[in-house]
Amino acid sequence: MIDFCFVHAADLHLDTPFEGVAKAAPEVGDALREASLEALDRLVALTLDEGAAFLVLAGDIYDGAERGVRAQLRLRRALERLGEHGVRTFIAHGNHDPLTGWSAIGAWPEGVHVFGSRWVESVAVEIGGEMAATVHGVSYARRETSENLALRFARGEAPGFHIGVLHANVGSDPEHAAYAPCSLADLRAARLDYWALGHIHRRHEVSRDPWVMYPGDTQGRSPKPAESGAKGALVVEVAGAAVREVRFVPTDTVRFVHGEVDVGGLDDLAALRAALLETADALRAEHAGRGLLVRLRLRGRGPAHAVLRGPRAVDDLLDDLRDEWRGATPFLWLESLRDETLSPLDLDEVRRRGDFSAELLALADGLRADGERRTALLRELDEPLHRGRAARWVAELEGAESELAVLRRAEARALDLLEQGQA
Ligand SMILES: [Mn+2]
Repeated sequence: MIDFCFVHAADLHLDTPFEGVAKAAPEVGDALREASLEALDRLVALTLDEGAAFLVLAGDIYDGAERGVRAQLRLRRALERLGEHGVRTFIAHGNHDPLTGWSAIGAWPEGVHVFGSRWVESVAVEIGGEMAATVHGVSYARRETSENLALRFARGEAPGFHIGVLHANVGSDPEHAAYAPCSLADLRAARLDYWALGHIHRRHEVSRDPWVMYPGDTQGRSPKPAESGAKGALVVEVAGAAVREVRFVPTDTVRFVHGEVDVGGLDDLAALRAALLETADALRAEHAGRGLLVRLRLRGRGPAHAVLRGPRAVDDLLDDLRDEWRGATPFLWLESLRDETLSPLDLDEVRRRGDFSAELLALADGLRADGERRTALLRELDEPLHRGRAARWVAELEGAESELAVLRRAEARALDLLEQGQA
């Protein structure tokens, strides 16, 4: 059996607009307008760099009919490039780009196979004159496809590695539209080796027996959790007609990311601003080389809460921070700043309440006064949680932080949890 690799991508949503941001920041809007198309170029480069035998696209290649022309011409060119290098492409369409209605391209470049919608087609792939794989797939005929398309797949008798290409909601994920809903058992029944799925934009592994994978979209589309973080494609290495390794490689140029700042130790507006800049800098370092759309949340209890409650306070801070990064390359656009802070607690009042929170404060007060008991407690915590959190705290202790600082943090965290429970 010949060893080979292929690339699995889905949900390219080529030429997605991002109209909301473009109004507020034209330079960010421009970058976003190109992002989905640049992701396609990176996907082609990745496929060639990896020496992949073929590329599999599992639906929602286009975002919608109204932007079809630019996207289709770009895709045609990209696949032509792959074809020139002897790399084939297999395409199954999904709910955003069903087969009927608007496709402007009649003939695709050589080596491109677009699966039909009437039945599952099975295409044999030979590598070096040897039967290496069979790629099975089906496209949506129209957007509202509620049929369980997985039931139409079957392995057949051909030797080699078997791949199923489908745009579907496996396990009926309630966060996503129930297009072509099916269960893992339905997929298993087809006895394929790898299911190249699309539809769910959050990259994840559904199963390894058989391999059932969602690569996620190739470029994030919004600040929603499923759209944030690195986006890209999967490189699947096949050896001896079995999966040897699946690797994620990012293809995005613009990234939606989330950050959080705890206002607990921040005494004034200057400290708050500095902490926000620091968080943004950390995100820039983590996602180096990418334009960032950042959503920041302010949490915790502290004096900053009162500052943030002022009229326009959060908006003014947001504008000020946006100015800070104006013109940065790659860009950093603060998409939003959310104030979820709470007012500082009156600890004396809590002590008088005689409830769990009061008991917690009494315990912390006792530990503050008794160094021996404090050290003994940390050791005791460390035993059952070896290499766990306590171990890390103790390690930190040996660094910059004092036992008392750790105690204060633990107290604040526990008190927060208790007080939230009462809210
Ligand atoms: Mn999609």
